[in-house]
Amino acid sequence: MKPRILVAREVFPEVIERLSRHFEVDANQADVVLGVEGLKARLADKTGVMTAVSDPVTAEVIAAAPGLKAVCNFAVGYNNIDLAACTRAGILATNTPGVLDDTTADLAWALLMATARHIQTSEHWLRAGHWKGFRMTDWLGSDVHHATLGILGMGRIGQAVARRALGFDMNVIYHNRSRLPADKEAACRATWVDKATLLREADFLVLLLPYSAESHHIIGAAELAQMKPTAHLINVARGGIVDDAALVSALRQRRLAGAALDVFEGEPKFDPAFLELDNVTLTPHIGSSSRATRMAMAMTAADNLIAALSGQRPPNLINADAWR
Ligand code: 8YV
Repeated sequence: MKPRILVAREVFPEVIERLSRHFEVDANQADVVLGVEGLKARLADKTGVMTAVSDPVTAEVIAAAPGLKAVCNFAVGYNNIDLAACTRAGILATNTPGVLDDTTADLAWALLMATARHIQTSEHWLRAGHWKGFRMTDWLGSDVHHATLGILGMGRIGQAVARRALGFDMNVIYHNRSRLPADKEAACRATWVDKATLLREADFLVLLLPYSAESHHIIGAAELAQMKPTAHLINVARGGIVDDAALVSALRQRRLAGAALDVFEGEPKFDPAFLELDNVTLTPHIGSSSRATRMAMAMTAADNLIAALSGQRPPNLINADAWR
């Protein structure tokens, strides 16, 4: 008998087809968000699960799934998974690093350009019929070229964002707990600085950190106060890294020129105050959302699931202790 797995959110039919060759698949193609209770009910008889960031794989869910051997996240971030609980239960957990780096870096740039040049707000204004002709002072934006790009969190996506800055003749600075090796720094012409310098000097600050207890509200009122009033903040990483209430207040008081956010604290809910501000650009967590990339992510998660449930070490194992 084939092992039974759950695909917790809708995925492309090609992925279900592939998984069906190996498993008996319970596919949530109706895309109902299952939550803790739904996952507990659907995982009681499963050996593996493919999850998205909207699926909370908590200790309670794990306790309700005695046969579970693998949790394969359809994302690079895995703050939806209680990793320690997985490891204690001997469950292998995996993510999808690498395949979404360029697509997410592209979105960071789209948001950077949008906030710098008022793309969203000027388009809304035009659509609303306000454009009556040329005015010298309409929609004066911030120059991207020759500005200082600051990156907080310099993993693969941070480096991909930095490399794209070369074409804009930007000065690139970054802060990361560990400094990149010299060849990688050279490849993206980025200079390591301490966090205070990064906050003080960046014209555009892009956040690319994973969410954890340590990175919770790493950008709060105190950090925002250290930034230039002409600076823009771009978050394509995770909600909760930024204290959204503090950001609303800084944007409202024009202590910051603008922000562009793809992720929010408690998403899909977000602070409604953002909607009243004309200096913030908002997108609904679409960092990895190109067809090719979402397909690659889903196939990577499938590869991990197939390996894990056939006794092989999955390529993107994130809790090596569970393997040991
Ligand atoms: C995912 C993401 O598409 O990979 C991540 O960590 O944030 C996104 O790229 C989304 O979270 C769906 O799981």
